[in-house]
Amino acid sequence: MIDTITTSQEAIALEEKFGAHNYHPLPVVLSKGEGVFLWDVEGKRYFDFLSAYSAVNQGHCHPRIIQALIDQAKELTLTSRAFYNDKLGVAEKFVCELFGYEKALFMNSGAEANETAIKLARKWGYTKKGIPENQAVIVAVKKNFHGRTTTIISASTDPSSQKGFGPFMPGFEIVDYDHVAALEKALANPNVCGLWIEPIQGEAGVYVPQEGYLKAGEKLCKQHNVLLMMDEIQTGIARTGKMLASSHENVRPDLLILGKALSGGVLPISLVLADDEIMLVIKPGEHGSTFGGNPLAAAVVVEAMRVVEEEKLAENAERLGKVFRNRMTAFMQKSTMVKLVRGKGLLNAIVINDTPDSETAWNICLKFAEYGLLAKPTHGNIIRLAPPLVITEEQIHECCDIIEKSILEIAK
Ligand code: IF1
Repeated sequence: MIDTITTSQEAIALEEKFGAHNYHPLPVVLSKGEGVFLWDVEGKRYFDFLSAYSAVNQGHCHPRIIQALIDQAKELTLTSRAFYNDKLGVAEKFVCELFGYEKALFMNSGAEANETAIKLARKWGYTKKGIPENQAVIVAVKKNFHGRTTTIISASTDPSSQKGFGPFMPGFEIVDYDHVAALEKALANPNVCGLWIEPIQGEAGVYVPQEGYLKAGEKLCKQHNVLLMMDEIQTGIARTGKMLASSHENVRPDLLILGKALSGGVLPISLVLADDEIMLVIKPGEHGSTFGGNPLAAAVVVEAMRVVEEEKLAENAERLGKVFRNRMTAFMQKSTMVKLVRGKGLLNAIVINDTPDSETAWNICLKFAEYGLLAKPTHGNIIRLAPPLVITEEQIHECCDIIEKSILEIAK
């Protein structure tokens, strides 16, 4: 057994001393989770309003997903893709049917799935669209977040992602998000193979584009023979009130990129879905991963997706998201501290009425924690509020009470 830690102080000190300092966490040390709840090492209970950035949509330690993990862990965990295993094909068929695609490619992290989509789009560009070798361009948008690899950050516009990590990968063109005219112009370049986009920008602060933007993007992609590469790593798997956020506008991406809640937070599992004419441009030996598509992940992903369907988590997110935004909109009349509430389903954010570099949002989150709710600011004055989708209406109201009480206290 790993050594047991009994105080928050001890755990924080260890991470400070022995861990890289690539994060600035809230000073809370968690040791247990169940459904919408987390407990710290001192035994204090919190509502989780981050859900590991939407990886635990099904709630912490969902008993069915944990059971699937344990059952499979006793049989077989990893073989590599040098051999077949008896679970991968079952999972591939399951996700293809669930999301409506012909082929699936499993990886581990979200960043890896995006890297996979980039490789697919480029190779498709050379072999199908006829783009001259090494000339392919992928159009991305400002304030995107797709992960942390050196290629992915090459398309970032966030200095904290990029600064000091160059040189960068060429082949990206960055345009304004939520701006159809910018897409029209960029996609007309015959060397463009893909449009790489989040249906709602998570890291940017839950920025929901105007209705019709994604549909216009899809149409322009068709018109210019460009692949629509949709990063639904954060928005997918029921978070926004539908299985996919793209479905709100009836958009069907050519490359669908998923991660996070595919496993309910149990394992890093990511996935790219596409039809044959795209997926089969990659030949044996050209792409892969030691752990991608392992039998443990295959068993977990199927059970995690069944939980989403059978517990009707998309419907719950749709319904309770409205309850949540109604409460927050009403609260805005009472407190000028909340400038804006936005989001879809249970992916929401409140914008705090202060300068982006102020400590206000951070202090509000500390106050939330004091009253038993965990959330984290993004980009200074925006607080993302995204509970597990198994939350009940009664709990949403209880959490809105905590949020309102905390903000009123900080405003004083
Ligand atoms: C961290 C943010 C959220 C993502 C989208 C790909 C990835 C992510 C749309 C990469 C990951 C995570 C990473 C996490 C923080 C978190 C995050 F604030 F950084 F942007 F959720 F909003 N596409 N997002 O949101 O997936 O490789 O991490 O599995 O600590 O960096 P990954």
